[in-house]
Amino acid sequence: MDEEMNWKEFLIPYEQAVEELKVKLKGIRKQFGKENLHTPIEFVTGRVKPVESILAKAKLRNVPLKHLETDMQDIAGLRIMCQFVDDIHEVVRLLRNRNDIKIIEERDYITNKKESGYRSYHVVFEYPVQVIEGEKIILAEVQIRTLSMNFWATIEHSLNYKYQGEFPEDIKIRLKRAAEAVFQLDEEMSQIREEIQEAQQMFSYNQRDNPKK
Ligand code: 0O2
Repeated sequence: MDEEMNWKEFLIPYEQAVEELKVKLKGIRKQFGKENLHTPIEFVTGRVKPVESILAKAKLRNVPLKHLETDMQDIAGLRIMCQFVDDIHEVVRLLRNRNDIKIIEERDYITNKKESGYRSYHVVFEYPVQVIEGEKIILAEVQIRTLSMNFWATIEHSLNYKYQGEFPEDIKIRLKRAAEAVFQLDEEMSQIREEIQEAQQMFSYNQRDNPKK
């Protein structure tokens, strides 16, 4: 592939993969809903990386365009937002058990947050797409995060765009403080959740052991 590459054609399998994966991941949410269970998935988004972003990242990382298929893992990108940090681990378990994807890498930026303060769990996998010529295996990345981690990442990403990665020092500090607040919020919500679940369990034991006549 050279600079004259046909982007429209190149991106077709990625577009198909994103559409298919959105349906599949939203399907998980629906299944939990039907069983009246807490769903670990709040909502799902997906996008194909815009050509300008592919070119900018390729330039930054010295990736020759002919190596994009193997060296750029997030041309097809999905995001799964969860209510609680525990849900993230549940989603990762669900992904590991699927046989329509082959996980090749996991990056845990929840345990090891990035220098910026960014937290999220990334799973990179191979996904087979059926194209006219047959099967094409593409790479895709799913980022799994809580709603509040997503709030932080979205704001940071748009500021990053504005400052081209060169944040003024005070903004950098504020973003780190905000990331810490997000961490505290997630912790607090998890504890509240545990207490609610304990109360619900006690309620159902009482109902079972002392049914109303
Ligand atoms: P976009 O616009 O989201 O597509 P690395 O070498 O670690 O910097 P790598 O190897 O590509 O990067 O993988 P990584 O870090 O697992 O995934 C990169 C993607 O994660 C980014 O894609 C972002 O979506 C997200 N991400 C990583 N770090 C940050 C961060 O500090 N802030 C925010 N807001 N997002 C982050 P792109 O291609 O950078 O951008």
